[in-house]
Amino acid sequence: MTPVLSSLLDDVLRRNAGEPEFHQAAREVLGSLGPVIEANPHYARAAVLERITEPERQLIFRVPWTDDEGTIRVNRGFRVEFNSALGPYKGGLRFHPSVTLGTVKFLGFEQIFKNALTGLPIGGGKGGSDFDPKGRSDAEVMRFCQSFMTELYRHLGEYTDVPAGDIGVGAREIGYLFGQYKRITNRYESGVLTGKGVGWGGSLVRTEATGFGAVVFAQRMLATRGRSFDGARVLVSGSGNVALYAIQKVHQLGGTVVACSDSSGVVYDRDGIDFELLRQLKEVERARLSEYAARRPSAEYRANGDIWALAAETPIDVAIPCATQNELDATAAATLAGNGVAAVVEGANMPCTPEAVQVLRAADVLFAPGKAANAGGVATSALEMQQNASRDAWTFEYAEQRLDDIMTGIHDRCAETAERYGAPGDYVLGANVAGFVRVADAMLALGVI
Ligand code: NDP
Ligand code: 2IT
Repeated sequence: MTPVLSSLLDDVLRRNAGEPEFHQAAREVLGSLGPVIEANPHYARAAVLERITEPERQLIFRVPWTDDEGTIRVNRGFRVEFNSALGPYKGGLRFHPSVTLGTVKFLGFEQIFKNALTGLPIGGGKGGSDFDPKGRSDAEVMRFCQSFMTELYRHLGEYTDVPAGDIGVGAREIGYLFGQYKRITNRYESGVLTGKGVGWGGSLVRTEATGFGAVVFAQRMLATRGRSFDGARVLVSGSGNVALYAIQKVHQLGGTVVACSDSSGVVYDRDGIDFELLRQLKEVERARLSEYAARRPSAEYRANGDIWALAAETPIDVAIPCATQNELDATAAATLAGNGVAAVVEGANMPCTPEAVQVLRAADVLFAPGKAANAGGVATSALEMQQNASRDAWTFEYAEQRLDDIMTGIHDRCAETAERYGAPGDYVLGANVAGFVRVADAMLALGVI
């Protein structure tokens, strides 16, 4: 890192003490920007980096709600409105007990560059709560969502800030949130949230988009080395929204996903994961993953298992981490690289530790960073906003074609940018630089904002 960037990073770390995930994300992005800052001194003169690392607005609020026993509970709500140079703040809400301000800032910061890479008019933001939806009834989740929105609604709007889902937030939660927004504002403002049900303003393909998009990105990346998913054996961590539809798309492209996971364990299925069974269990029954093995003779469940260690047991070609941040460390990366894995593709946000990325790079394993590879979700959210604004509803085929085109565009933009800066095949540099330049140029054009 150049001395200018490293002193700026020191400042960011000092001003945001106790937020290790945000530090990690800032270090990763700034670590790529040396060549572009050097070649374009006007960015430094206009203090673009100092501005881009400081959120435009950070909201923290109390969320009181009553559980089914009548006990009053209190959680903390967050929304970090990070950058609106390219459009309204856009990014998901995460409900998970581990959520802190630092988590939301890391996700919001990543979102700025991811959204810029899509080429669509969306700024960056993220939100959430330390509420744990696991084991809660529908009625409890509804009361929590209503309380959360009762505070957050005043900061939202289809031209202002447009949340969507993330960990722990899916169509059920978006429904309760949208219902409360509609009651409070007396407006049927469809474009204020995305990930809505297809019967009431949602877009076809939004549910599938993140997982599908990550696999399309991987397909383009593998093609640069003359490889494909046809006959490939794949590990997909997680078993939530992103994981599920990554699995479905790998199977559509002729590959086989042999394992997936949740926070309690790993399922290894010798015959390949049965997508329909997994979807039924996770989306309909809201069951734990262990239930999958109970219903499928070819599968075994390993409580507390390590999904990446499977690469030492059975041949694996591609790994797609789709659970959470820092779930794939240097040891896991060494196992993957040492056993012939060709590509690691981040379906989740920042699932690989910086040390893991170094190991993969040293072993010449193709690596796709989340802000490029998982951008299909937010891109399709922008397509949902487009349909809402024009009171239209596209077919599945048309929406999927748009998603494919966007993912191919992101892949090519990252690859070309890396090449132009003398680092061919470095998708981390490509994504960070291409995303940064689009946001930075807009910020400069808009004055001192
Ligand atoms: P879901 O809540 O649908 O699924 C999350 C999955 O990851 C579950 O299997 C969950 O297991 C596992 N998981 C979550 N937290 C942990 C943890 N701390 N340790 C181990 N496993 C964990 O979320 P999504 O699929 O929507 O999100 C997954 C990742 O993808 C996140 O990083 C998210 O930010 C990212 N992402 C999501 C997008 C979207 O459109 N939904 C778009 C782009 C990125 P368990 O059930 O046991 O908790
Ligand atoms: O991390 C992400 O890109 C998301 N959770 C999706 C955000 C969105 O607004 O669709």
